[in-house]
Amino acid sequence: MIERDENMVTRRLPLRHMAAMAGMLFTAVALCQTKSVPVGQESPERQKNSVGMEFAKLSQGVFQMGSPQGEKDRLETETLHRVGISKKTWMGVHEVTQAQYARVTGESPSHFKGDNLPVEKVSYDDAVDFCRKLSALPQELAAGRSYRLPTEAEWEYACRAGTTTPFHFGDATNGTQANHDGTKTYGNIPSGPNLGKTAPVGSYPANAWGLYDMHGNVWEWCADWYGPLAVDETIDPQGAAQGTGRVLRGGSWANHGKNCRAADRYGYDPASRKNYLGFRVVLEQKKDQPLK
Ligand SMILES: [Ca+2]
Repeated sequence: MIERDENMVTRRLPLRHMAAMAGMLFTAVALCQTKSVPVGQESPERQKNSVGMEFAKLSQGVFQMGSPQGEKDRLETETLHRVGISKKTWMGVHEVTQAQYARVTGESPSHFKGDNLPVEKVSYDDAVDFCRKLSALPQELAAGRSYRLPTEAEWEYACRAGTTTPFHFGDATNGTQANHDGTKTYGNIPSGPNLGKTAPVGSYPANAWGLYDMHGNVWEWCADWYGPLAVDETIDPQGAAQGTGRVLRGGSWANHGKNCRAADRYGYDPASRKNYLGFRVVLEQKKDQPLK
């Protein structure tokens, strides 16, 4: 159902001095991390905004983005490399629901109808527009909160929550721990359910950080242009400088288990509106104090 985007942009080689700077930054991020518990092992602080969206405050840290060579069904573009996330991130606990989307935009574009179902049939531009409108609500302005899509790196960091397996729940999936076509299993596991539609957000077990539906339900738009991942370690990568596709992550109700892997990544037409495309958002808290 989802086609891979082969229009890759030219790889940008890191400059030598950029590598030195990255090394220093990695040391700083690692030092911050050693002051707290390992990635994925703390219970994040939470907050709700004025439209009832819930966010979890993920710690900064370092993780391995991409997949190892031996991972079944891995794509060549899932280049395994070390990535630092230098700031704490308020990540959406759920995919944006239809009720939340309608309250902010006045629109109900979804194919499958239900207030607590994830919004779908939203383009990348629709998702960005939702963030802009949500950020402009008087209560959000007063609270110093603004919103944006997660970067691809933030998304994978959030999905993994400290794990290195294909799924945050392990090495196999059959539609019982995430909403995808469970007859198209991944790993050593019997065939499972295939709902053939979206499920209410939060219907399946959360990951260690309390985030739901990172695997399956609807694909999630990320902020980045799709392109090659870095080969060397990077801090807070923002994706390709330009491209033709925007990044989608996590797979959907319509997909095989392999497409729901934490490292799986696609570039997709940003104007596309399909009943398997949705998103979650990151909250920027302007009143946050700098890290010490
Ligand atoms: Ca999802």
